[in-house]
Amino acid sequence: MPFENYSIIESTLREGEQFSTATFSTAQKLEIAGMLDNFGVEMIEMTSPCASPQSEADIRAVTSAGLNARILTHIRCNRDDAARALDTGVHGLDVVIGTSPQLMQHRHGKNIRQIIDIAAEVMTFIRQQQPDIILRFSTEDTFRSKESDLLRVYLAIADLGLVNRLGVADTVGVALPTQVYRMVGQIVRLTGLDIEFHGHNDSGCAIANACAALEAGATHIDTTILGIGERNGITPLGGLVARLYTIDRAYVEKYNLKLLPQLDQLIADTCEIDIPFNNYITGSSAFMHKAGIHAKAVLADPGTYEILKPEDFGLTREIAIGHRLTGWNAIRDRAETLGLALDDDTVRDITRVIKGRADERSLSLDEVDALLLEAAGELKVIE
Ligand code: HCA
Ligand code: CU
Repeated sequence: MPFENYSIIESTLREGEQFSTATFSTAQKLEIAGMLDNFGVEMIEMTSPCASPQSEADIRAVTSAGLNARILTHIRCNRDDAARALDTGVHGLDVVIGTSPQLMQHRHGKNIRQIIDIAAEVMTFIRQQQPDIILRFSTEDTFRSKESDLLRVYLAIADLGLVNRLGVADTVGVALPTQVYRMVGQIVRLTGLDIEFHGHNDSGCAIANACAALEAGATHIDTTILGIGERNGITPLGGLVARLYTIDRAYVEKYNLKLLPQLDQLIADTCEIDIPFNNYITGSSAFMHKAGIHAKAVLADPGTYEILKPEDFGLTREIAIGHRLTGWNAIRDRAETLGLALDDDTVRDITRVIKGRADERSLSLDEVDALLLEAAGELKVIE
């Protein structure tokens, strides 16, 4: 089964650092990595040691922190970067080189033959230096690359017998789930190797594409907390969890789901952004029910309108009741929560009052409570 044996490569400390407002201190990196480790991600990818002296020191700090997660760093496909990365003591190297016409022309100027040669040289060098290191080779901008070029490169690298994984990257967020499914399926069949998918979200398909990759046999998915990354980022950790949970909760049970709200909040605070209101699981409206018809059904059985259980994430559902779409079942539930014994006629009367007033302006919960308390004879004065 495609979803039973997958791993998350959490790249908040690499792709995430490329987000506009992200600059993590060593202490913050240790905190983020520690929380991700408690959550249970299998691998944590960190910025290349070649980026800056602090980046190099931070890899050493996180690698020495005794986490269960394997620590990886992400490097360009050249011997100098590889030598420097090997020296940090990481458990794995993620090596990448661009194969699209755009990147071949403007990034490194190499043709496909040269790409294969340099990749073979670098992979061989890394394996010789550290026979046990986890080694991944990836093509950047996979989905704008010529298919025959790509297959040549992947087959040549697979034939070396040196890498543990091949990576597929939707660098500009252009791929459709059907394309990802086809491409990943093809590489799995041709090489038999583990496949990693890295997908940007420019056109809103990052989660669907990650799911399609898994369906086609991918074994590793790259995520970041809140989806931060270059531009508008990549597959969000929480979004991937939501996607897989709704297929079968068993697929995400290996993770400590109750840590998700803390992870999202940590990154929001660190990057000085808000968690989007419509964020998967942790957005302020993710478990908010409003219309009277919905409220009635959810009060009877949350499963009527909830595919994710908020309590699995340490969260609670909310029922908004002070608005014109409210219904008397929701108002009665509120009265019961307040311990008030009101007959149905009274509750219906109060519901009418709320709807009438809410045509002007929605009522706060305190204002609804005041009406209920007043009707129950427990007068409460609201200024
Ligand atoms: C980058 C590009 C990358 C690499 C992905 C990968 C992309 O910022 O270096 O190595 O799997 O989106 O192509 O993030
Ligand atoms: Cu990326």
